[in-house]
Amino acid sequence: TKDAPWWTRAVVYQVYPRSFADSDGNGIGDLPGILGHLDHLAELGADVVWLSPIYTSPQDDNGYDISDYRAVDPVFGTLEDLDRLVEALHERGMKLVMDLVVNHTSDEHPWFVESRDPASPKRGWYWWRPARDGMAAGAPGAEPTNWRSFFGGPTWELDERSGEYYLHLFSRKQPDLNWENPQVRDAVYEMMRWWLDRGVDGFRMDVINLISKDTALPDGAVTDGLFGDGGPYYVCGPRIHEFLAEMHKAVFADRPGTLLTVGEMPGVTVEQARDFTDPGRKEVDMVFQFEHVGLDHGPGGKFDVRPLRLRDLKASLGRWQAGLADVGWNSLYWDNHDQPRVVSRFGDDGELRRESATMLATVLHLHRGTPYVYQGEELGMTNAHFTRFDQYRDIETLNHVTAAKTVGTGTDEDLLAGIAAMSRDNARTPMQWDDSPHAGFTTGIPWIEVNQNYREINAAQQRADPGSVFHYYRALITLRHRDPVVALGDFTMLLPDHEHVYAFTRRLDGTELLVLGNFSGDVQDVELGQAWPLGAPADALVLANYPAGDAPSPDGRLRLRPWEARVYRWD
Ligand code: ISL
Repeated sequence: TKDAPWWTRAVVYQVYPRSFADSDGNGIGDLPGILGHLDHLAELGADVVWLSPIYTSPQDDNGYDISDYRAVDPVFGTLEDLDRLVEALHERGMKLVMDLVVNHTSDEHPWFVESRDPASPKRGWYWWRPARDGMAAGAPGAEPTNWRSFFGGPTWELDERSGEYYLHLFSRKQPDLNWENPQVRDAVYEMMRWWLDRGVDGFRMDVINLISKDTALPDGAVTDGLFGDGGPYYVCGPRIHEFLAEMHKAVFADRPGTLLTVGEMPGVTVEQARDFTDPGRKEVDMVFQFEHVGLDHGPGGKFDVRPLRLRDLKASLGRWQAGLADVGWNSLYWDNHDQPRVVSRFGDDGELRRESATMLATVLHLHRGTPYVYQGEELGMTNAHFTRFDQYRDIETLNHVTAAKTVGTGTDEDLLAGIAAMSRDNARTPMQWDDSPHAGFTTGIPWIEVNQNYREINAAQQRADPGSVFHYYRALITLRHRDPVVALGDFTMLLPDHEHVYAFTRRLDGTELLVLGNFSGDVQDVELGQAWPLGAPADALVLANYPAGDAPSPDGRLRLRPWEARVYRWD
């Protein structure tokens, strides 16, 4: 266990800079704002900060559209601020992981601006294609493929200058780089080395499993009459492993083993993730997979939300635990800047908010893998509960609303209900620091409304309250830091068919952890049977989100209170 990489014991905290803390009153969070709140992160026990993009950007997708990879956008501060942040984190024993967005650039990046000229040497840095055979450029359906973009509409945009189209899997302001071109790859690797030389500790790689496309660019199977699914031709495409191995060699191979790489990989399977994270293959340390955050999507997509069935969640996460048990490593997350708040999504954000937020944290953090905490999750922050369209800012949400209104099916009420449940803006309302106006996030007008519940839910109040969600997260993180069974123990799922209780054990060198979580607002009875050993010590309860209740009976019967979580440990 001494040989295990450091990140098996680490907890990563994600900062979405736009919504974290605003130091200059322009309503947008910034780097000095983060510098002013490092105590919060240190007290929580975070080991690593993953910083969402702060690079120069037109902000079409809140910074995931980069126009200069080596500069800080003035809305976030300066390069010196970034250097100061790295230094300040290192002084406290924390690391900084940057967001690496290299599947695409902004259309305002100089590479793309040059590339618009068909005679430019940069033409081949992006995916330029003429209209479909026999069709006029710009005619309906003349796009080179029928693929639907992640943010709605076609993945191709016509450029008047050459009469050709460019590929964009995301917004039209996010043209896809052509990774087939070795110059593109070299330019990216050089930029990555530049950041590592500056002292940053690794990268979270945005949609990195989409960088290799099938160069034949075939049409996708048509799903809704208009567009096809291009996924089979770019999700984990033909050269993806080659590119990641090459990147590893060019960027990480000669550096110390103190860095962290995590690849964000929508659509990745367990089998593929094993290969991506197999240390012997030298690709990435871990990946973000999406299976468990798709279980409540209906046939109509993410905004067509349906209730989570706990058995599905257990089956999914259990398969990932088993699949990466001997080779590879899991990332563990409920929330990030693209997902609704977990306490609203899978818990209860009303009366039993504290209980459900802490139960969800317990179950997640005690799986085998590296846990990620998204800003505000450690306070049990809730969905935005917006009730009007004009409160939303996110491009994906706004495009969805426009498209739905154009088609004209469904009522405004249904549409508002869908986005209230699933919009990415749920995660993007400002961090709730205290009960002063705008939750202490800004002295100006915040770029997106502060959640109205900030007087009840805020960091100042929770840091002062030992019974808070914040202090429970601290306890969980401390447990991971101190106890090797949390980082490295084998995982065994219990009660896979129970509809409301999540239960599993972790085992390492004769130490055992038993984790129980009630995913419901009702009392639940469970029968642990053999999983509860005869003679388990009375002091075996090491963490719980209720005052100690009745211990399990000798034959392993146990009653859990609404959203109760318990962790037992014995040697
Ligand atoms: O949030 C999503 C839609 O529900 C996902 O499909 C998301 O777009 C996908 O996970 C990729 O996310 C990443 O790349 C996007 C950016 O908008 C997201 O914020 C980022 O996390 C494009 O760079």
